[in-house]
Amino acid sequence: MLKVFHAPGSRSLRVLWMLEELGLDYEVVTLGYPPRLKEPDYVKLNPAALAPALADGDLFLTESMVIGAHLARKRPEAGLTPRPGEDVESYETWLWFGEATLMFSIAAIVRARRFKLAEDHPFCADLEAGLIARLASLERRLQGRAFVGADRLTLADVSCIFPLYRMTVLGLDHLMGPATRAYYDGLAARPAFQAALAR
Ligand SMILES: N[C@@H](CCC(=O)N[C@@H](CS)C(=O)NCC(=O)O)C(=O)O
Repeated sequence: MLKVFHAPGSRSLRVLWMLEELGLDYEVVTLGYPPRLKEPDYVKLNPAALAPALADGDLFLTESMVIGAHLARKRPEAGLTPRPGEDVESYETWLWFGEATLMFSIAAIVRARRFKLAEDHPFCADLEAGLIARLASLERRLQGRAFVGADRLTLADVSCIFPLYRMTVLGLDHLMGPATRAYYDGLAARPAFQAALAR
């Protein structure tokens, strides 16, 4: 049985979403947050102490999008990764954009808030300006599109939707452009996403 190490509100939401989309059986181990302070046994398994991780038999995987690629290989017919002849570069651009580029801004904003920096602190203003610029790129890509990486749901969407979800939790969703808002609302309404959120 697949075992997901999950911290509610964290990137493990991506893993649960993919498992639900693919209809795979799994069990959830819920971690206290942050795992590095709350979960000494987990730190032995994963010294980086980050969520998520996935145990699949003898395999122990970290990195949410690597876990996604591993799960997608179990059900290639679901088309979560590019099919032969499809535009792999666009798919990979948006896959990386979600985790590296958008999540950088979100994670930095979360830390600024944790340390209670005033919203008008130059660091916070710079972070928000950086987030707005990144969102402009996504907004342009999403013109006339329901999915960011292909003509159907792929891991690129799973990657990009998580930072948009975090924006809604942080009260930053007013920064989304109209195409990004429609994109987020459309994908967040999927039953598999809602089932993942409920775990
Ligand atoms: N690139 C990694 C990032 C993992 C990560 O930073 N997870 C956060 C939660 S979303 C975490 O566990 N943070 C705990 C900490 O910073 O101590 C992935 O995609 O899995």
